[in-house]
Amino acid sequence: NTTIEEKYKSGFISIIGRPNVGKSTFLNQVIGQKIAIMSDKPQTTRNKVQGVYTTNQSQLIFIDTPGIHKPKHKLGDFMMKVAMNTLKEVDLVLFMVNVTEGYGRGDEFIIEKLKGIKTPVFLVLNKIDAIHPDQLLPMIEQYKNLYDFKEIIPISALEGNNIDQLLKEITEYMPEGPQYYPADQVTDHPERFIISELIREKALHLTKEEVPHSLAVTIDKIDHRNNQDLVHVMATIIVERDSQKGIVIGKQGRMLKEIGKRARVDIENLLGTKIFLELWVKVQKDWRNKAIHLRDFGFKE
Ligand code: GDP
Ligand code: MG
Ligand code: K
Repeated sequence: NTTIEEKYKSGFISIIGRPNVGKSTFLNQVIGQKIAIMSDKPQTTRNKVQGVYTTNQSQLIFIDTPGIHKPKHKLGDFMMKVAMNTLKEVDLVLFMVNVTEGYGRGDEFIIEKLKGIKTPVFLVLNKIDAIHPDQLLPMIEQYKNLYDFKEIIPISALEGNNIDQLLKEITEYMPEGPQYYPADQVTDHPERFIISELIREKALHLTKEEVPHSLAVTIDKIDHRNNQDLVHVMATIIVERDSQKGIVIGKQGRMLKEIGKRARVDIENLLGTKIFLELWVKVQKDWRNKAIHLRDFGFKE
């Protein structure tokens, strides 16, 4: 009798799909910790956020890729470039769609892009909790005709259905490789970026449609020095217009206070310590179209 010695597998997986299909929800479900930012607004995730899933046999490193869509402005252009380069470098692409929405031009655009890469692609049909099972089969048939997906897997990222099966299939496609990250590490992003995303998430949620995506957050200071028990975080919310500044600050500063209150809870959880959060609001016109500013906000090409 011979013992089959299984080799350790590891690899990089890029998650793509139209905004709001559930990419961040999936990542958070897998990692079990709030590291990618979830929102019901599109384009919440503008940067790569890696989630690392480690078992005794494998390590899966997920990349929450910014949405691939027809660029409308400079930032969109930039995001596309980053996303396409990522797709070529990873071991597997998960193309996620929302089964409650029909196949649309956004999907068509992505599938065209996928035809230009050699990386294997899975189709992940998300939000199956929200439809009748009968609706699934015709959808699978339709997608099968559009692209040669290696696997087609229906899931509910929200409720956790079929996630195990998907993880198993993903592992099949991973090459032999090392354990890149320590087993207890779930993200390699600096806390600075996560903190700015947490603040941005609260601001987007609370201001509803009034302040669209023209919102960025910079972290100006994280000061651990003065007091071990209280960390001073200073951040600036950057908007494009004076009117938006007014909305973000709110009547007698109430909106800004609420943004800060909610962000503080999440940041304290993240850092495991009490914080003093100092929030500022600044107008910087048309920041999305100025490549030079993109660098200031931490985007690099
Ligand atoms: P992303 O833009 O692709 O990262 O999408 P998000 O993860 O931010 O999710 C967008 C919205 O869809 C949120 O309101 C989620 O709660 C919701 N959502 C995500 N996955 C599911 C799912 O499996 N079922 C249902 N019903 N809603 C989901
Ligand atoms: Mg997201
Ligand atoms: K989103």
